[in-house]
Amino acid sequence: MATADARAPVQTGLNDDIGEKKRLEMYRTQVIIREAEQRAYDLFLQNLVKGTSHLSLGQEAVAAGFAAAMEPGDLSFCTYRGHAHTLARGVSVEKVLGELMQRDNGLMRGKGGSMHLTAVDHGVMGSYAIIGAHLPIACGAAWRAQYKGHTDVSVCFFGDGTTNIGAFHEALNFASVWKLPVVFVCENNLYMEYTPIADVTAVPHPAADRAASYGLERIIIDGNDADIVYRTAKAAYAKARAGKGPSLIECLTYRHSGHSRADPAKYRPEGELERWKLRDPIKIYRERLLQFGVSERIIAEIDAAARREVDVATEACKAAPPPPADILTADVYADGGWAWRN
Ligand SMILES: Cc1ncc(C[n+]2csc(CCOP(=O)(O)OP(=O)(O)O)c2C)c(N)n1
Ligand SMILES: [Mg+2]
Repeated sequence: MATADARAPVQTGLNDDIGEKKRLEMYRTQVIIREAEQRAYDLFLQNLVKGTSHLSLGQEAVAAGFAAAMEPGDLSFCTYRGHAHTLARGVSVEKVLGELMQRDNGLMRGKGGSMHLTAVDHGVMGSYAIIGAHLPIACGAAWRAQYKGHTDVSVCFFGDGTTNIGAFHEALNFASVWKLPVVFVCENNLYMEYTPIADVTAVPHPAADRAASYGLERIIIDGNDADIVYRTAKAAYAKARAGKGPSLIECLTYRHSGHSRADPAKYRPEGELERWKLRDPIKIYRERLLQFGVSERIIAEIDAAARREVDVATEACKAAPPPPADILTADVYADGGWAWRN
């Protein structure tokens, strides 16, 4: 079975092209995601999170790096594993947890739940539970930008399993032929729901090994190193904005928890999780900050602030009421309501 190499050498990137401000931002984003996702799991155990939820514990560097390289008008398209990307675009922890808890203070006022996070004002153009559905939609958004002469880039996140569905191939072909400003990001965490991607895929690298079919460069990166993710994202966005078309980026990473809330992930070989935890993205990034001379005190302050933010958000969500019944008919029809139909 081909697996991503958890022991791939860390590229330290000791040059200064990223800078301290951006690095602190990326560290903070990763820690906020980690704390918020762990809290979401705790709240689920307390029966306070309704419906299913899919966590990105272990995959924080992908969300942080791609978001940190974006401009404010750029668009993110997420899967059901979308809390991390939503938080990375600056949506508050309270709005995300409130949505998971079906409260009126949630991002969709409690009506969407974990798998439908959307925040157009933050460039989060939806979370899609149907595998592959959002790749052609991201192409559509990118086509709009190209047609109108806008410079925004559409960034579409999906998993390794998504590369085996027709919509992936249709979207890649279309984006390439039309030179659309879209960046396809495959988060290769080695597993589909419970199936190792390598067991059901003809090539070892499910995204990158297909890139040539669409005239694209084969790009595989360490998705647990936010600096590498950030630099790769920057280059892909610049290419898209210059009218040079799409990119397909395969990020090697690993989810620490099961596929969704109730999955204990017993199907994983012994020791695999522990090996990947040695390359935990937050651990890597703490070391990176220290290498760049950021003090332990500043790192501890960021950690404490993130924990406080998640604690305060949790209390606000617990105190928030459920949405009123009339929310059921709001935002359902584009023409503003259903009253005229009666
Ligand atoms: C069209 C379709 N088929 C099947 C499913 C059920 N399903 C939900 S998640 C998933 C696995 C996806 O794996 P991957 O793309 O690797 O994403 P990951 O969950 O690892 O982030 C499947 C098959 C679905 N949601 N949509
Ligand atoms: Mg996967």
